[in-house]
Amino acid sequence: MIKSMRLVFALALCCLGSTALAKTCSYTVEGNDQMKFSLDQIAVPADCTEVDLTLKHVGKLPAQAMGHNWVLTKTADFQAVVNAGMGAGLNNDYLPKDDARIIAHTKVVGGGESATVKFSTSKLAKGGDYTFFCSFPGHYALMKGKFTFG
Ligand code: CU1
Repeated sequence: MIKSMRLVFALALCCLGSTALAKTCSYTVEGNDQMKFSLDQIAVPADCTEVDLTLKHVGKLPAQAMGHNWVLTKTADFQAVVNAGMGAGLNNDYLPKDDARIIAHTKVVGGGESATVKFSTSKLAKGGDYTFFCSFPGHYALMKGKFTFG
C-alpha cells in the first residue's frame, strides 16, 4: 500500500513538473483599415515556451484591398523578406515560399477575419532583435513593431 502511494506521488511530481515547464503565452494584435497594428511592441517573457499569436482584422475592407498578416523575422532580415514577398501575391500571403528567415507568420486576412499562429520560443534567441510586420505590399512602413524575448 505504502509502495503504491509512493508511486502515485512520484508520478504526480513528474507530471506537474513537466506542465510547469511548458508555458504558452498568448497575444492578440489588431489590424485595421487605417493600416495600423494595435501594438508596436511585443515583449515575450523568458519562461514562455510557446507563443500563440492571433491577428484580428477589425476593419471592413477585403483582403485584396487591405489585407493584413503578422510576420516575424530577425530585424536584420525584415527588409529583405519584405522585398522578396512583395511580388509573391495574395495566394502566397505576400511572402517568399519556405523561407528560413521567416520565424512565424499568419495568413493574410481581410476585414472581420482573424488568423492564429503558434510557434516555439526555441526558435528565438534571448535578447535577440526581432521585428514583426505586415507583408502586404506597402504596409510594412506603418505596420511593424519590435519583438523581444527574454
Ligand atoms: Cu497590412
